[in-house]
Amino acid sequence: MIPAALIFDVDGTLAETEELHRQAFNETFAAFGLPWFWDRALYRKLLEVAGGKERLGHYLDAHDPPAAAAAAGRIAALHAAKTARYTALVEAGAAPLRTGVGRLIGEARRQGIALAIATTTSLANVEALLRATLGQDGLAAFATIGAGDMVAAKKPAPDVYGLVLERLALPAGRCVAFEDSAIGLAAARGAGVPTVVTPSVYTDDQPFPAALAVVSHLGEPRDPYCHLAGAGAADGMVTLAALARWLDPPPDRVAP
Ligand code: XBP
Ligand code: MG
Repeated sequence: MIPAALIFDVDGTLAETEELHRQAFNETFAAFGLPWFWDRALYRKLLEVAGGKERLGHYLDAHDPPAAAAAAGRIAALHAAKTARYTALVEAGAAPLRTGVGRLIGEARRQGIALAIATTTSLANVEALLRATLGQDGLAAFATIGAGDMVAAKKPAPDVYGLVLERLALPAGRCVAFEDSAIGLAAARGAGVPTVVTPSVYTDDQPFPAALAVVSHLGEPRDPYCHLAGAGAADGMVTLAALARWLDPPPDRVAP
């Protein structure tokens, strides 16, 4: 069965954006005269909390409790400033699409397969990234974007996938999700969506037992992916035809 829709996570999946998020957070802290700095090791741990505002609140509670109470009322302002810095970086072209993403999106557009986004990042960030990488018509090719605060509970809760499925008016089993993280996989699987995982620089040490397939990236004809787990050991690219095979393996390949 060719999937009826492809639902993409954004950060780490469409592009390796988390270093830009980290840079934007750190520049914002400095601009506000705050003594906080998130290095890569700390940010790897902080990424377990989805959403920039939630991540900041978690950091303050865990690392700087006296500042947490004082900063509580400023989190929205800090986050707005961080979003402005992040979108400026993305608009300047700092976040190219990961290998194979543009190819698969192009194939889906030509075949009339619905495209959607399910992310915890802010809508402004998603729109900036899609516009910078795929152009205005690329952004318009997405049937629906579930983002940021549109749902009460962010990933690993399945809510954003529930919202996107409702808007697509499709059952979960007819769609395929693309994620890069364990919390993203939990969100997609919690909503029942078969999920291909392409681990990113910040998630390459995480386990993905519930994935349909785990591959290093989506693959290009001259740059096939490395197969890591699940379906797709004999393929080198994630294509609509490959996804159809992975979703409906021949009976002799179905586990008893
Ligand atoms: C990843 C995230 C995001 C960004 C920050 O989102 O956790 O929170 O790091 O974005 P996803 P905001 O992988 O679901 O795309 O600061 O805009 O919240
Ligand atoms: Mg992600």
